[in-house]
Amino acid sequence: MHGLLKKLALTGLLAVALQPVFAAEKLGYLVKQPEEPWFQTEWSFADKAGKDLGFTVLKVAVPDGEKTLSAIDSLAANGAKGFVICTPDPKLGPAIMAKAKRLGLKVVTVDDQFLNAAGKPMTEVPLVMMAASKIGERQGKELWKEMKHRGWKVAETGVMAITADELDTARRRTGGSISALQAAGFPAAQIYKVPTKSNDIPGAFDAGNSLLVQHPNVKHWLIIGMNDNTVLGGVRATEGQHFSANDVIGIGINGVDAVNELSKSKPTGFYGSLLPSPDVNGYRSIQQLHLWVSKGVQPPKFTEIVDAVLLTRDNFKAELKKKGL
Ligand code: FCA
Repeated sequence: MHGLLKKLALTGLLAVALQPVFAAEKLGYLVKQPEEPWFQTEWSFADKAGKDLGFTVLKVAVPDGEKTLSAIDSLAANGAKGFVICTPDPKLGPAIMAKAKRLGLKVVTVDDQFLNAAGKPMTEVPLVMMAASKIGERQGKELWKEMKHRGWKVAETGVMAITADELDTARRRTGGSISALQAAGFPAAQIYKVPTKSNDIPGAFDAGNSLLVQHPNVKHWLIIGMNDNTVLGGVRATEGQHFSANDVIGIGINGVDAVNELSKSKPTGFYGSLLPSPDVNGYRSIQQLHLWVSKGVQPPKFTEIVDAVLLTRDNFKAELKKKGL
């Protein structure tokens, strides 16, 4: 070893000097849909945790099962000790856990919970997620409130509920929203559900269109969906069928994915979005993994992130800024 390096190493200074650039501990952060600002925000706050706490985050996009399993192999080959994951398919849970175990990697899930072979939630795997039913209920309440504010007649109004029931968090969000609307007095018979084939705008657009043509007499629409893109697809469908923005109220979930829409020069049927805490999800999940890997601290099996604020055209800039987003 070079004399100076040797001296530094002996005094422990070398390790200190190199730490910020090459944190020795490597942890993965795998997400199903990196195109969503939601997941980009989680990634950037995972990076922040890495800087604060001294580890490197290996960020990988895993849009399908094959990519997920090969990403786990590469993580292990690169010396990672574990990973946080939002899986592209909850049913991959057992395969992901088997591989991680074989390679000695620890796993924390975020947002979407794994399902076992019997289709039941794998509650033994640590999970960090938003309070799904509660945020759904909030969506329903805010839709009702804005409908009242606009003075619509309930009899002339329909609910377009775009569902993705195979995903537990999605089912709980739309379920919460529907129960809140009913509890407020919205008739169950005017709540129409339609499943989306894919969790993106085009999928929800198709779903919304097929629903609209079945209910030509509805004058005003409330739009429910599990996230911003689902609700945006529904809103685009109403536009395609010539509903004016005044006759449509869509409220999304995620917040960070609604920035472009809320920034448009004229209001659209997309009234607002509930912003939970992608920053907290990203930071907390990888912090738990880090403590587990480096200190043997077992993460809690379930961490629920509760807070959400309603972003609208009027407040979204200020609210995002408040959270440093
Ligand atoms: C699911 C959705 C994402 C986001 C996340 C918290 O994974 O697909 O858009 O809402 O839950």
